[in-house]
Amino acid sequence: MAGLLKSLVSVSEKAAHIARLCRQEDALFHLLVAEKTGADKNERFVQDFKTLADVLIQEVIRHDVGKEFPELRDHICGEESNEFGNGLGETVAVRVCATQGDTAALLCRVLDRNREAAELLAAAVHQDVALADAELDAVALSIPAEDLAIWIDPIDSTNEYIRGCEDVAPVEGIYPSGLRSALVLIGAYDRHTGCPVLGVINEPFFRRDPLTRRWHGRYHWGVSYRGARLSSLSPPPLRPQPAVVLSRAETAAVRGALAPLCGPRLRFAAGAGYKMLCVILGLADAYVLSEGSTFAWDACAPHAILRALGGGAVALAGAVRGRREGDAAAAAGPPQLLYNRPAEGAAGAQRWANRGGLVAYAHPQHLEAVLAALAAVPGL
Ligand code: 2IP
Ligand code: CA
Ligand code: CA
Repeated sequence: MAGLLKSLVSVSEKAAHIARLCRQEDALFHLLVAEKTGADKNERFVQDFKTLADVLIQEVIRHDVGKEFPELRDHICGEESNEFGNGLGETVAVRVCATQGDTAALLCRVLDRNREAAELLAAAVHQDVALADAELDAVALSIPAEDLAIWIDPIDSTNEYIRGCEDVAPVEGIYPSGLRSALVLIGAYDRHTGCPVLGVINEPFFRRDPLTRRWHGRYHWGVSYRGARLSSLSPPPLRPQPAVVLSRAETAAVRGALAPLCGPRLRFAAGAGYKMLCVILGLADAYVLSEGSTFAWDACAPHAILRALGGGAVALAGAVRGRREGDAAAAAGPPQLLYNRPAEGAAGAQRWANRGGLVAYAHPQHLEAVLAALAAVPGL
């Protein structure tokens, strides 16, 4: 298990390195921010390069983890499909090949013969990551990998990643937008129960060196398995008045209902993963989302860390309904989000949407207060 945790942290570091590389290397950065307009639109490869960054990172994670843990190989899924159409009418399945040269050749086909970009990416894909983390090495927990499955969001908050604002000022420690909210999310859940077990969040753009202007990252992890709870972080302190973080797209009804509870402590940020990270770090006490606009791969990793810290994440609509109806089961707290059950009657990505929104929280008291405040919102 310590092996799997370390492997997920290592591959998150490689993923973060690729995410930074795409912004640091001119040959890649031009592709990342290229606006495809008019005739230019169909000339180059059909999908945007930004999708390739996402797909490639997901494939690297799948490859590296699957190689070390063959029992997981068929149970590693993510947001992206690896099928790519290039400008020449070919469909290419993006994957990590046996050698760096083969990966470069394959990427070259995807990138419409841009060899420089393909070689830069292939080198990063095949580079080993040396991890020196004594705390991680000391984790002694045994969880059979054959009971687990994995959700990957290779880059959450893609819009902020592409726009790349570097100088956003934080509000009470929370960055409302910008590169800081682009994260790599890798979550493992129990294949049989669907419960989140292990989460790694990597922040590729945590700190910028004032001299080199290069970005440096950091990572966090948490494990919650059969009563055992471990994390690289400590549980955040309980605040009497909760701060709640919302999407800027959140409804006026939800904002209004939370205002009396939070007073001036209502916050806004981009990125579903980043908002959950704010709760994990104690910058906010809860994240409320009333729409089904997040997916299993957004929530699994941060949810596992929240469980490790004594918090959790529940479906908002179900929790509010259970509370209204005086559901006996709801008295013990609404059920946690699960990750192994596709939504009935849905197709494609929607099968894995967190329908009915969610509440992520650090302390059960704050979940209760948030649900009480939202009970009067029509339509929830
Ligand atoms: C998105 C991303 C968005 C978020 C949305 C996620 O994932 O995190 O920022 O919306 O829910 O699915 P918002 O910022 O309004 O919370 P991705 O960037 O991976 O598509
Ligand atoms: Ca996402
Ligand atoms: Ca994504």
